[in-house]
Amino acid sequence: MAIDTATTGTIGSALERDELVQERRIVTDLPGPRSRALMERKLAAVSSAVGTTMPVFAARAGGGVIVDVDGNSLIDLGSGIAVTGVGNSAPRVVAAVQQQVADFTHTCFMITPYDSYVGVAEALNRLTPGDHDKRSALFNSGAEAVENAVKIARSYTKRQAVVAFDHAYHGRTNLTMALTAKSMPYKSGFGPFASEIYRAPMSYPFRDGLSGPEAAKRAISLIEKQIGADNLAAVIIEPIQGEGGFVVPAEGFLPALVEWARANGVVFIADEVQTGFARTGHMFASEHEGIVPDLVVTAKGIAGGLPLSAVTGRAEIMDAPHAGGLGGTYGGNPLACAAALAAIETYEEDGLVERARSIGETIIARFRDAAASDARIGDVRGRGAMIAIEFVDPETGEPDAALTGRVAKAAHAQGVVVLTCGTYGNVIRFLPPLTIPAALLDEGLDVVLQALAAS
Ligand code: PLZ
Repeated sequence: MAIDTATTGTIGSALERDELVQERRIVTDLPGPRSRALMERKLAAVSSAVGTTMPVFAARAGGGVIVDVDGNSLIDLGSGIAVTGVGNSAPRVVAAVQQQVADFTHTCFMITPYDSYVGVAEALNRLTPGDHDKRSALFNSGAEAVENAVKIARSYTKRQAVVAFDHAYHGRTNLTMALTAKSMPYKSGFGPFASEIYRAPMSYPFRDGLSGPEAAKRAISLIEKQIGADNLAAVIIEPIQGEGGFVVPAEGFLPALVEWARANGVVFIADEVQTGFARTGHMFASEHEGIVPDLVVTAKGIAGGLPLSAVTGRAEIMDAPHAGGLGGTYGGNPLACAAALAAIETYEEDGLVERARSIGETIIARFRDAAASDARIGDVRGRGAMIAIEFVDPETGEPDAALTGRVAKAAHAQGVVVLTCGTYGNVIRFLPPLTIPAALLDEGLDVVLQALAAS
């Protein structure tokens, strides 16, 4: 097979490779000449609607670094949006996928099943909150799993309405666009949206100042008045919001919602697509407040970078749809399942839940310290290796998206991959791989703090 090494750098078999040096190393301008050439090809070949955070093309990645096609080594504080919690090309994942790709690549689980799919379902049933009888079904993307969770909840309750929250993000497909709160860039011009979706106010302690129970009361009262519990199939919520700005609801908000849902026969769906798999310092973020969702949606961190997602939940709810009602050609693809089993083993065997906690402590300490002398840092929040900094105008408290953009851009120019988020675009979020060496994390944070000081 011909490989274009002129633009991709040296490519050899994964087996021949040395371990990636865990360092930040800038050897060209960023982006370098090979990335610039590839960016030109991208512009000519790829829809301009598919964005680029950093115009730097990846050649290899692992541990806490992404090496680009020009030989620059970047510190990864984004994990490809919270996916590579076990690191890129994690050794167990590579070995499992190599074995599986040689054995068979696809049969379709609905045609002739294979054991790794069952193994992933068993692992999810064991790991998700609650010790009740559970079942799982596997899909490809987070959005697809969210859609299926809604289908399952509607089938079980024989009701139609679904409540999502302010600042929510659940995907880009038609139903999940309707569930997602933010118009630009996710929804604008893409309607009409799915019907029977309603929005309730979120608990956003930094901005609403409400206690958890107060915020829950506000949301429940709106739901009861505007929809009526009898019409409501499901409430769906991210236990810590992701794209919406790493909003951690005030303590007591989630338990009050779960209690209300249970009392009213409403299926409580936790979208743990971004928060799942050790990311927040628990295997699932629902555990921080001890809530037990009826359905848990997972994706991203589940399979070390291979596309896989799942819905896991109470057996009687999961079994409600008719036989053949759930599925898809690729759902639970064997390569993705092999990767998931290896990734889950890695989270558990390598102590990555604990590692997420210590990453969080480091990031929070650095930014709380900086906030003491920089009033533009309005809030430092999050859990585990899912931490956000919300930037504001010190005088007015208004969101400062321009500052946020400048800080991210300056960090990118210094070889640190950071992502922004938030309804108001004023949040920098940290989602490092849980395998990032401590010294590299510190260096990445130094760069971001210097970028802030200079912005
Ligand atoms: N639910 C909570 O965070 C994906 C989207 C990035 P898919 N978040 C990153 C972008 O701009 O598209 C996400 C999420 C939560 C659902 C999803 C959707 O997961 O795998 O992207 O479909």
